[in-house]
Amino acid sequence: QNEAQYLNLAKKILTEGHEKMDRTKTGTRSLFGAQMRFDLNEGFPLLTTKKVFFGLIKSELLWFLRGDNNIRFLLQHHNHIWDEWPFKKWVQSSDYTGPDMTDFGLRAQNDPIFAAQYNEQKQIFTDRILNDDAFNQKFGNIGDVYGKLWRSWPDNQDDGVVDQISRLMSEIKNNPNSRRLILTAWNPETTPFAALPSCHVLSQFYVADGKLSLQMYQRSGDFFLGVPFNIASYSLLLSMVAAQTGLQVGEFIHTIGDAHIYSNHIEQISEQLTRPMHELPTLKLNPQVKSIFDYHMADIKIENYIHEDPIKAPVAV
Ligand code: UFP
Repeated sequence: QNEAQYLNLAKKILTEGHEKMDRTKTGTRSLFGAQMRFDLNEGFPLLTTKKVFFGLIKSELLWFLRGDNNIRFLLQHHNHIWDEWPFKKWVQSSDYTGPDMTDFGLRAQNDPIFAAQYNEQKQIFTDRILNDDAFNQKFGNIGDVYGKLWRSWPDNQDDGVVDQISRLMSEIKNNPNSRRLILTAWNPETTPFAALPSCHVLSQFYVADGKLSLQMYQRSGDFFLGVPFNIASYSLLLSMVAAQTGLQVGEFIHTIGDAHIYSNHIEQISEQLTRPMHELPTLKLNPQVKSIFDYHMADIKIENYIHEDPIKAPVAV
């Protein structure tokens, strides 16, 4: 069953993972090279052993598909998953005059007085991104993230851009046997220097027997917090592309390079491993929508999602 693959891999990382230090100084247990296969005909792979917030997954994917790299759209949808990166740019700039925010991610976890200051500054920041256009222009953009790379990859040949998604849509329709149905998000010129270099480096689509499958290579996966989101997000992308190319859904194959559990997520994931699994929910896409670029929040629904309680854990920044 689909969810069991996630839980079994979590167990394997816990028991066989290398103790490995990492960029965030949190420490991890880590395995290199892992794969899970989700047959979308068995149900939509939104984990049921904890609540996964599907609204955040939807708004983030719609944001990518817009080709947007400014967090205002996310904030308008009450989605804060990308806030830390532009916030960091602001507090490190000469425009910032508030209390010192060095290492805010780690300090906010350990020091409640600092956490209150941090939350206050974050609130000021997000209010200004939403309401102050000049400020938003200066600090709301986050460079070469997925939206930009998917929809407007810089093309030096004719000073234009490549829209990888539009190209893929027509290739899948017109040349479904192609072995070149690739979506890439690793630009060696800029990505290594980005605030958060792309985690989902490469995706490949595949058509056989009237079904569309997708394999995605993720260079680095935070197995407790990030990966459940990433599974649902790429399964949603696969389902939307299938709907717009007249294909049935096949498998989402998730390949991860460094698959890690942070030391401060071990308790949480161990708790999750004791919980019962429920039947997977069903994804409903509005059949009236005629283009991959025309989906809105209300066109994407998840039905019969029976889940255990959410489990909170600190994000490593
Ligand atoms: N991460 C994910 N999924 C994502 C995303 C980030 O798991 O979609 F954007 C995690 C992986 C890693 C951290 O723990 O964020 C990125 O750090 P690094 O660039 O050092 O791999």
